[in-house]
Amino acid sequence: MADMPKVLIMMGSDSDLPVMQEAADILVKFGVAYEIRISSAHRSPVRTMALASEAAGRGIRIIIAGAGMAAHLAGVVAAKTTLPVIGVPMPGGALNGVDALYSTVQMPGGIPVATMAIGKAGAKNAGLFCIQILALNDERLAKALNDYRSDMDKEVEAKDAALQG
Ligand code: RP5
Repeated sequence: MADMPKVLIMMGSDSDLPVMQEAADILVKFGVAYEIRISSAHRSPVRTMALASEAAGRGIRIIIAGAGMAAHLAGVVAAKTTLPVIGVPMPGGALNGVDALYSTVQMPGGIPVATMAIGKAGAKNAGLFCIQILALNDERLAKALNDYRSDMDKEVEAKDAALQG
């Protein structure tokens, strides 16, 4: 039987997939099972609230929610679950993601959303933040995270060595 998903990735539209794929790629790299769903806080509010409120009972541990424009997805999801919710603001639109950043990050006290950077870097970091949370109780993931950091360090060193000639 396939592993039960530990992370639920939600996005407001299929147009968000090229960005949110970065989060999924990290989860694949670290061998963490996930599920990815399209659901909009505005266009499909009932479906969104059901996905959020049923997640914990299905064994989900963390939810990543990516949305653009007046991005209320992460906040609405956070209102319907006590699982940690990580928000990713999408770039694009007239304000190029600043609208989504403010909509996602400016939660009222009581309902937190851990908001990442706008766009692909934010989605990638959302994936890594999930791994960091799960690694608190998982030695394999803790070691894999240390290896990941050490690889990054070596990569910077190699680039600097190449620059020096
Ligand atoms: C948001 O509106 C979505 O998350 C997406 O980023 C944005 C535009 O959606 P589409 O019009 O491309 O479906 O709800």
